[in-house]
Amino acid sequence: MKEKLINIIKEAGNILKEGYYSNKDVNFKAKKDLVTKYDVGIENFLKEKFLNQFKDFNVIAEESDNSNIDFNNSIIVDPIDGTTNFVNQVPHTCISVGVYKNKKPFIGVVYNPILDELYTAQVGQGAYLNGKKIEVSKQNIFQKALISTGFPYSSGTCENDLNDVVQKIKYILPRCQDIRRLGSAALDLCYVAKGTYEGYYEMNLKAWDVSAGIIILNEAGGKVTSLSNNEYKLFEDKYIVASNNIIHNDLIENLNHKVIY
Ligand code: LIP
Repeated sequence: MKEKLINIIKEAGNILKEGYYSNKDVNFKAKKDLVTKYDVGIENFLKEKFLNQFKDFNVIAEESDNSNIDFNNSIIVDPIDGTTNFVNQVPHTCISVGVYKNKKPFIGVVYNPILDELYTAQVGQGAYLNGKKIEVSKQNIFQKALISTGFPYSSGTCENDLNDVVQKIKYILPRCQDIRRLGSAALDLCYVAKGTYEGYYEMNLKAWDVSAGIIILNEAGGKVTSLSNNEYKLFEDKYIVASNNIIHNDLIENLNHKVIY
């Protein structure tokens, strides 16, 4: 199944690449949440191929109405993760596809056709970037850890979320090496998997943002949990916390630190 998936995703990558260098019709799902004809076009392309090739699976996808689809044997699709980057020609953008059997992780594929980076993993078989095995960083000192994060699409009215973002950055920034915000959760997880970042956290993500990245990171030796350090649950947890495993407890502790003003 993995090879077939990869071939289909690579074909879809050509559509993403064509769109990246073209004029796009940008629409707004919400005040800050963009969608283009390419998100919809890639999603339709992938859905048709997947439903045709993999009859035992349903497809849960970002731009679709998923209300009647049960998460079980599911292919979870983000046609363009990092849509704001895609629209603005920031090359941190990708197609993300996570395959789950009986709700359990099976195969993850994240493809950035702009930088030609193909991240793949199947449970029990390791994680790969363009066919080469990848592993998490061995850094064990939190002060030297490069941490990535993302900001929720919350509008100005979502005070609690925004305060939480600022508080966490204020506490963590002086205690780690530095913080990055590149705008694609799927790729951020892959960057922890290949050892570029030691850790990553974000709130309010959707299952399609992380379904593939968490499989790739786990297979590269990393760890993915909720903010309370329990196993991360797709569709349920507000926060995702990911790391090279070694600094995980430090990251959790720092994220949970209450700042009193
Ligand atoms: C985006 C993420 C990004 C995050 C945004 C959003 P989209 O996905 O990957 O990192 O900060 O909240 O969810 O909308 O571009 O597929």
